[in-house]
Amino acid sequence: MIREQRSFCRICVAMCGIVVTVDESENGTSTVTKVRGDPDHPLSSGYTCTKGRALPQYHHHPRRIDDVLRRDRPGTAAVACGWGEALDEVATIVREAVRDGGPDSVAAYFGSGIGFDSCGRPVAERFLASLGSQQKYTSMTVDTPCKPLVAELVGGWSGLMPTLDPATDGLVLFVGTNPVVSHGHSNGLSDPVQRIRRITASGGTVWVIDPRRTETATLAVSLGGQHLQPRPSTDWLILAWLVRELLAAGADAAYLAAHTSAADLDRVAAELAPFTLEVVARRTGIGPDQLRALLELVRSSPGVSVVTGTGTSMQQTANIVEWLAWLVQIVTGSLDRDGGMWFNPGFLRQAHRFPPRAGRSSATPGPASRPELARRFGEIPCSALVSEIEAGHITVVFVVGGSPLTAFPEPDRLAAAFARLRALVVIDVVENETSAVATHVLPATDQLERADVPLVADGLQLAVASQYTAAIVAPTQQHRPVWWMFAELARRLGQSLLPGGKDPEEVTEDELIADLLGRAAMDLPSLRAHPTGVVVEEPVFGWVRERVLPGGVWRVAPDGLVDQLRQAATAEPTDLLLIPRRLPGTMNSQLRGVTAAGAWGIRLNPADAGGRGIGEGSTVMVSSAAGAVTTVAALDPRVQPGTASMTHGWDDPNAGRLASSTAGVDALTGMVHLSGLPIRISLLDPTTAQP
Ligand SMILES: Nc1nc2c(c(=O)[nH]1)N[C@H]1C(S)=C(S)[C@@H](COP(=O)(O)OP(=O)(O)OC[C@H]3O[C@@H](n4cnc5c(=O)[nH]c(N)nc54)[C@H](O)[C@@H]3O)O[C@H]1N2
Ligand SMILES: Nc1nc2c(c(=O)[nH]1)N[C@H]1C(S)=C(S)[C@@H](COP(=O)(O)OP(=O)(O)OC[C@H]3O[C@@H](n4cnc5c(=O)[nH]c(N)nc54)[C@H](O)[C@@H]3O)O[C@H]1N2
Ligand code: SF4
Ligand SMILES: [Mo]
Repeated sequence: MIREQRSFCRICVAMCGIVVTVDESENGTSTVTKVRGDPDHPLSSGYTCTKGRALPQYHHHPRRIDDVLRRDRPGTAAVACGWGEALDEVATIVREAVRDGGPDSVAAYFGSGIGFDSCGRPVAERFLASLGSQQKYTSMTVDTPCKPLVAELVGGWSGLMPTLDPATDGLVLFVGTNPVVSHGHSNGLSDPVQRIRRITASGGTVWVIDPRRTETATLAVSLGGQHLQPRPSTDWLILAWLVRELLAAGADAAYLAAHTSAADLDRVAAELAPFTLEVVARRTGIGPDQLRALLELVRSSPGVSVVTGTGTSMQQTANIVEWLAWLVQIVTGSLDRDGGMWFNPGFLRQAHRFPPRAGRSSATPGPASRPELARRFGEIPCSALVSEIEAGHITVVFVVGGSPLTAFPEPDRLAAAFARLRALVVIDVVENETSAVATHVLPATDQLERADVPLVADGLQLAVASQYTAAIVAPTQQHRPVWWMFAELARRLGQSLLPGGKDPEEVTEDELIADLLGRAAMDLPSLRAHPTGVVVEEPVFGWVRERVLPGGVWRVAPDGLVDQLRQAATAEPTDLLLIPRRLPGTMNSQLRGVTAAGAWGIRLNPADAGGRGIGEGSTVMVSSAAGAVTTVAALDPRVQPGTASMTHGWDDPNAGRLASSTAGVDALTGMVHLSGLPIRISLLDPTTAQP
């Protein structure tokens, strides 16, 4: 029997509505055969991308983890065992680790795969907290810690994430983000091409700042916008110059008088004084006329939105780019209002109704092996994980929905550290490089086998919205929910992590979801019964200024950021810089082998290739101060001379080998330097080039 069921895709933050086709055979097996876009979904209107449509193949992945596995030592073969045996053993190891080294001996890394598991992630977090461990790591600190940092320093609360207003008729500036491929960084953009078209159709203008002629840049230009191609990591200069000029003429004086301090504004103006048009044009490589045109557009637009992404969050000047992006919006009176960037309070979080206590710093001292890396937002930067293991402070690691050996710097060093652990417990859906060396591999239910509401995406959508999905198929093989695994471990350690102190078998996934909806203006039965399946509330403008900002003012000149601005001003330009790129068919390491990933390898401008004797298809060695990889070169005039663009999420080549856990790590956030990384490229095998 064939049946269809509505759901939503939980691969990326766009949260597209989908319709899943399942073939139920007479012997009781269910085969997921197709995923298509849900035309009735009010936010995604039938759109899906290659990755979402590949969910059936992901669900039936040839390397799906079906058994509970354990191995005595890394490098030895894994053997299947029962759930009871594995959980007893892991609980015993955790108890002994805490007894011998204290609660911080146990660490957890939560990757992008668990961020969408609305029951699993909170219970996993509660498990770590129940032990008293502070050793929490998440993929946020190898992605974008500049965003919560700037939110905390300027807005008083790290949870403030600027959100594009899809109805804007102003200027939208995409800086270091390529939503046509990525579907957004901290703003989920389903159907990005149509969304961007709609913005220009309703009077808005879209410009892109990116060293590469991206798909988004090409689209923007076709719609009358422009593409500025600066040297990598020089974006801050463009934004600094805009703020400097706007403070001189074109600022929203009433907004500034109400929401900033005059002394702070004077300080900003003084710090930005050196960044004249001439200086900025020379250092960025952008012509003065293009810069002037941008300034005129900013001055004349009814609202300005600066949407940033990993191209800015992974560079060494990440924090100041993000800060200056906020300043452009504050100075033009565009922040926290319609037509500019507003703040999605979240359907679950309802931050406008339950405002946080703002104005406190979340920074606490860093871990013993890296005391200079403050613990912020309740987590330790991923760059400290390897040294914490090497120092013997951590002896047990849970990797939940993550792939550290393809996502972190120095994968070889990290693998050696993992080999020293008492236990490396990997909880995942599909085998990856880390599960291959784990002592315990626990098979999780995938998104089609569980009920969910949007979790990480709650406040990252362009609307205050939510939707419920039931499981599409029952879990098969040994797949179990992540919340169940941690609740079972906790039970063995004498704790309950579930509502009302219940045992795991007394709880349903729906009860856990109902608990998450505690603050929402709607309970689970009403959400489930909603006629369209998706609840969309009105956007909320102005709540941050009214209810969150300490004293009602943006702190526009925080000391730490001013210091970093001064440091950036003296940085020397370098020769060839590596910039990251995402592939249409994969999500980091996920979906490799399932979809046609897109062209990988390293892409560089023909001018840079020619001088090095590199041709299309040449095998090249790419090296940085941290390490080297071998890969295939592609010549691409869309990549700016002086830059080379490479993807991550692969074991060969593993872009992490070019990054360092120490050199270049950001002093305020611990973020690894991944974009604008100085590299060298040399021809390895001259016979490999295609004529
Ligand atoms: N298909 C697909 N979608 C994905 C992912 C994936 O792997 N594949 N990953 C998901 C994840 S985890 C994330 S975090 C998001 C990321 O989403 P985005 O941030 O939109 O990521 P990218 O598409 O890599 O875009 C980054 C852009 O920054 C540019 N860039 C590099 N250096 C600089 C610089 O110095 N200045 C400027 N202005 N630009 C620069 C790059 O050329 C690139 O075009 O995407 C998500 N969506
Ligand atoms: N050099 C370099 N390094 C980078 C980046 C870069 O651009 N360049 N990008 C960085 C960024 S933005 C990010 S977000 C990180 C990504 O870092 P990670 O999140 O650690 O990496 P992913 O490859 O996305 O791994 C996600 C894992 O979750 C699993 N998974 C998927 N669905 C589920 C599920 O429902 N349940 C469970 N339990 N598991 C599931 C997948 O099988 C996969 O193994 O990498 C970062 N590292
Ligand atoms: S854009 Fe994201 S949410 Fe939408 S189908 Fe693709 S992967 Fe899924
Ligand atoms: Mo990410």
